[in-house]
Amino acid sequence: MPANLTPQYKEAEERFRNASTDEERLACLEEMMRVIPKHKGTEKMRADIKTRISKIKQKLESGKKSRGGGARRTSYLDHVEKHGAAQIIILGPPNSGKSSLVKLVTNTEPEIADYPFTTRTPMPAMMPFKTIQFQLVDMPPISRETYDGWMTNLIRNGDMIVIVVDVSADDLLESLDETLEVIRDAGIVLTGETIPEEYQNSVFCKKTLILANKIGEENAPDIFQILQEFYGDKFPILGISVLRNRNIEQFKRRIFEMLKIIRVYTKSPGKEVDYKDPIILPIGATVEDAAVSIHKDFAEKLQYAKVWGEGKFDGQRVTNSFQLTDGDIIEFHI
Ligand SMILES: Nc1nc2c(ncn2[C@@H]2O[C@H](COP(=O)(O)OP(=O)(O)O)[C@@H](O)[C@H]2O)c(=O)[nH]1
Ligand SMILES: [Mg+2]
Repeated sequence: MPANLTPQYKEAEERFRNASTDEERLACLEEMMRVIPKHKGTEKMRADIKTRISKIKQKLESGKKSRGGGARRTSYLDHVEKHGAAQIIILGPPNSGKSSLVKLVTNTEPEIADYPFTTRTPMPAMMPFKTIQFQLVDMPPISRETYDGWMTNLIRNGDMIVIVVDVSADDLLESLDETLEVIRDAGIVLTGETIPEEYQNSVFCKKTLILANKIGEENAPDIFQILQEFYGDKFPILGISVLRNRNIEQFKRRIFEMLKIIRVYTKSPGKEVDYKDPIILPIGATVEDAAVSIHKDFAEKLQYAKVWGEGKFDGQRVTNSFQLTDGDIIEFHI
């Protein structure tokens, strides 16, 4: 079987041959591992690279003990500054359509190709939804070979996880199992819509939505059913097709629902409502919470507020403990 090596891989290999230190060699090998096409034809090569990686690591480790540790090459990757209403980390096995999805729902141009490991660094992009925006972070594929410590920090910092799988691939369960295992081994618990009591506010537990991408392909209905049987009671699963533009709006809505947030618009007395930049609050939040989110002092000075919205009298005067709902308009009086 031909290996069909990509230019990126050949480049990494060239750098490896020219490397002069073990650190450099390790970095190149890791790069080679990340970019090498992952199919039967490269199986032996991948095994070989893996062996070299562990040998060099061993060598460096034993050197480190006598000389003291070195800086980590990938540390700059482990944080993406948050923007918008929430940060959603997009994970999954190679080639499932993560980057295609991000491209479709945001206005960016991530690299997409029909060979794996096209995405190598976290790529943030904004997804508009109604009057707000979510930040999606496209990620390199999650597999045992490619997982790196910086990914753990990034996942911990995210507000929610979306796992994209290819529901037309026969090895879906295998690759999803591996993705989940790798994340679990990194100490992160993935749950469905509801975070268990013991994990409330923990960075180690993340709500997760599974997107079964590529519905409409030949094998998809059968594999979707198998996916449902194995994981349906653990995670919400939504079938989508990026290529056929199916269920994409549902996807956005599910994100909003799972985050359990509301949008509250503010207005100043006698002025128009600001519909562009709502306050984002958890479901159940009160007038006081809304005031605090603007400014701590603001809440202390607050006399009363007026609220417009569904099920309220227009401009109804309310107290600090009044519970707000999605789409409410609030006018603070201080
Ligand atoms: N049939 C089909 N192919 C898709 C769909 N979405 C993405 N692809 C293809 O799957 C391949 C991998 O896509 P990419 O977004 O790079 O996957 P990633 O590795 O998960 O980021 C590309 O050839 C895409 O064109 C889909 O809904 N249906
Ligand atoms: Mg990608």
